[in-house]
Amino acid sequence: MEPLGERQAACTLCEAMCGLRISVDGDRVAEIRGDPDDPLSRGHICPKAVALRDVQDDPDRLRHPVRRTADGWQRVSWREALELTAEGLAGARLRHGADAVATYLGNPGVHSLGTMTHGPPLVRMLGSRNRFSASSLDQLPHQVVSRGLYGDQWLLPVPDVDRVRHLLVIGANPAVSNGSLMSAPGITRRLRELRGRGGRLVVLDPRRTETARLADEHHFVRPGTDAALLLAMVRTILDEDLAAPADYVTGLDRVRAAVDPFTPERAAAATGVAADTVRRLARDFAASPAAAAYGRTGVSTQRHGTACHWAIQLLNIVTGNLDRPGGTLLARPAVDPIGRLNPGRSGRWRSRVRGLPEFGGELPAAALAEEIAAPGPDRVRALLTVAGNPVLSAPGGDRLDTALAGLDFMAAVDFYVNETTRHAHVILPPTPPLERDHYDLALHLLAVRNTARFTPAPLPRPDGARHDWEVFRDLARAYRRRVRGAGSWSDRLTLAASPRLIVDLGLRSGPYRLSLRRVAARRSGVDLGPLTPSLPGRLATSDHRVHAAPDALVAAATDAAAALLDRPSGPELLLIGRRHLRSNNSWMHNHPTLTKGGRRDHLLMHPDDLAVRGIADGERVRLRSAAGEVLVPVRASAEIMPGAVSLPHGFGHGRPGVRLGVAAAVPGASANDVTDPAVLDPASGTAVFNGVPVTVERCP
Ligand SMILES: Nc1nc2c(c(=O)[nH]1)N[C@H]1C(S)=C(S)[C@@H](COP(=O)(O)OP(=O)(O)OC[C@H]3O[C@@H](n4cnc5c(=O)[nH]c(N)nc54)[C@H](O)[C@@H]3O)O[C@H]1N2
Ligand SMILES: Nc1nc2c(c(=O)[nH]1)N[C@H]1C(S)=C(S)[C@@H](COP(=O)(O)OP(=O)(O)OC[C@H]3O[C@@H](n4cnc5c(=O)[nH]c(N)nc54)[C@H](O)[C@@H]3O)O[C@H]1N2
Ligand code: SF4
Ligand SMILES: [Mo]
Repeated sequence: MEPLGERQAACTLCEAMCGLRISVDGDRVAEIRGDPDDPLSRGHICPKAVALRDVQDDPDRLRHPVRRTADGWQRVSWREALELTAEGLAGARLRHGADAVATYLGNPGVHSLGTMTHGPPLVRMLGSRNRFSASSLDQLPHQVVSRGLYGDQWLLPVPDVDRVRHLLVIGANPAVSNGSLMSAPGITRRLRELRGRGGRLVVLDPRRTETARLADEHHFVRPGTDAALLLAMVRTILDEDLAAPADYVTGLDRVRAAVDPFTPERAAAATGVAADTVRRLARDFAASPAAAAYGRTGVSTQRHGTACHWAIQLLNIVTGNLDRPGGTLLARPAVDPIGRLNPGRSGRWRSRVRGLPEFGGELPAAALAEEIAAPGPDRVRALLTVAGNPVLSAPGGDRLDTALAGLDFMAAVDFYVNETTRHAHVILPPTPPLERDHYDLALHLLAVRNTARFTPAPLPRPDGARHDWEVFRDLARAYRRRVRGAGSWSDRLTLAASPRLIVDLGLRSGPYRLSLRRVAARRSGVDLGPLTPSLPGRLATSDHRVHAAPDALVAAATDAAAALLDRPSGPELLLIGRRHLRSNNSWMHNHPTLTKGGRRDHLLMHPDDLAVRGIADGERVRLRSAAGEVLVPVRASAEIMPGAVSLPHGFGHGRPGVRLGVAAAVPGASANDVTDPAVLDPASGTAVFNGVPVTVERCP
């Protein structure tokens, strides 16, 4: 046993990527603290970081591969597990064609170096058009909008929170989520600093959230109607000659025409925000010397997600705040992937059942269940999931649950038996976060400051444990023995390399000409300074200009106008989601550090909405939509606007065969048994989790 030591690490549980210091006692974690010397996180951590130890020590976490048998899960060797998986995937391809094998890449994969480097080449090697990921349950509208405006889906401007003077937050709750598409550890402190320097925080959200409580101004917006409000703000700014866009912006005449239907009065009728308020919000935003509009999942995973994010970018563009310090800027990561990734090509193929177009090489995750279940010679027969739980995370999860049982073969790269992986024939569990090296290949692209940090694995891996990249590499080898010639030579080269080598090459060819050795020598990370202006140089459009009004985005606004304007709102309630500081998507609900402090899976409902239905606070209610229903406990709260109800996702753990220890005690209900896979944001194919029409009734 080694003596008690101090190790550096990075938290991989959300996008803030906080730096950690871990006291290690032999091969166990004694303590986890924030790293005060980390140039981005400056010592910040949240309660989830401490739960990394729970993940490490959890007896329910799989430590060796298992195969499903009639008598339950049986331990198998890595060799056997990899051969079985390769056989299952290759067999389906050889019998039914490459599209018979689907993949789903879940959210935590983004936070693992080895899955980032080795997952995509393995997936491409399978040669299937049926690729799915959490992107279409999350941020796809941002990518579609960036592709249209800036030429590349990964050119995602980040709010410059440390210098902004006026921050408009729409459908995001960074005080809880810790920021998303905006890696800003300690965001609560950063927001307080904003107000401390005389700046202004304005929040638009159907719930008076933890972030709204920090704000100067909060307005309730009827769920799913934000596009009307935001496009009316753009209209006001253009109408009142408050616009001051950069000279590399083209297409503003078409913007003007597209926003014309969105008068503040019509927006008010749709959203519940008064017309005078809409005008004032627009004027205040335009008047600030440094303003940023920022929206996240509340305005991504809704019916008009693409129109919302177009409007948000337009607010920044027309006021000249795009690419301005204190506005929104592009980060400049030390490993810069832009130009090497798919820039956001689309429509090259369509899904079999609904004919939905691909974007960036992927199909909407909301279509996975039907691609498996709908009969036909071309249906999906085999599935590989990596770091995900779409049975709880995708709309219509209950249908996916049923569909998975009908697969010929399924494998999962995951260290838990969850609601999805319980259907796998083989589960391949990689090393957990604290046993692997880390460099963040994705999130430095989205950070509010340019930094770079490499942390070697803080804990040794036990004998026989494998890293995810080794699993992908070895799976590719076993697969290629069966499907000769699969995979491009560059993907095979990548699969044969180590993540350290890939990061080193990326750093050396990156904008700062660093190397792994130089970055690793600064244990807390290298500070590369604040975000700096870089446009129009970095635009990926053919003419190096911002295309303010691409056809697809104009069409999304036209669609929003038809759906939202001059329509009386119906009698239904509108369902929205909710995140909690001590809950993480569909997992970690079995961890003692996080689950203390009572249930969080209740439906929030306004007291007036409860009263008219004769429902008492705390009762169990039936929550029903066109797609399905669940029974949930309800809690009265004036925090939520009348007409909206809020339920967190990721619960619904009480299914047979799931091994999640104490989570069985609070299984909760899955919000995605109520959300509807048939309804998408058509411009992006993103699932609709917010603004879902529902009824709530007493449960007899
Ligand atoms: N109704 C509703 N649904 C939603 C949302 C919502 O707001 N409302 N949010 C959506 C969003 S934004 C997202 S991102 C998705 C997330 O949904 P998913 O993509 O399904 O991601 P998770 O639920 O985080 O996946 C959890 C699984 O990942 C595994 N895992 C964790 N770390 C690792 C690792 O390092 N390696 C491997 N191989 N596995 C690992 C865990 O063991 C667990 O089984 O949910 C979406 N679903
Ligand atoms: N603790 C914790 N942190 C997390 C996660 C977690 O599960 N737990 N998940 C991580 C993931 S995968 C992601 S993608 C990010 C998400 O990061 P955020 O988007 O900041 O997270 P949410 O808390 O879901 O915030 C969405 C907000 O939108 C509001 N909203 C819902 N519908 C509407 C609408 O129609 N209009 C408007 N204006 N607002 C609406 C909701 O009330 C909520 O406050 O968080 C990440 N961080
Ligand atoms: S905010 Fe919390 S969960 Fe996110 S990276 Fe930091 S410590 Fe981890
Ligand atoms: Mo997400």
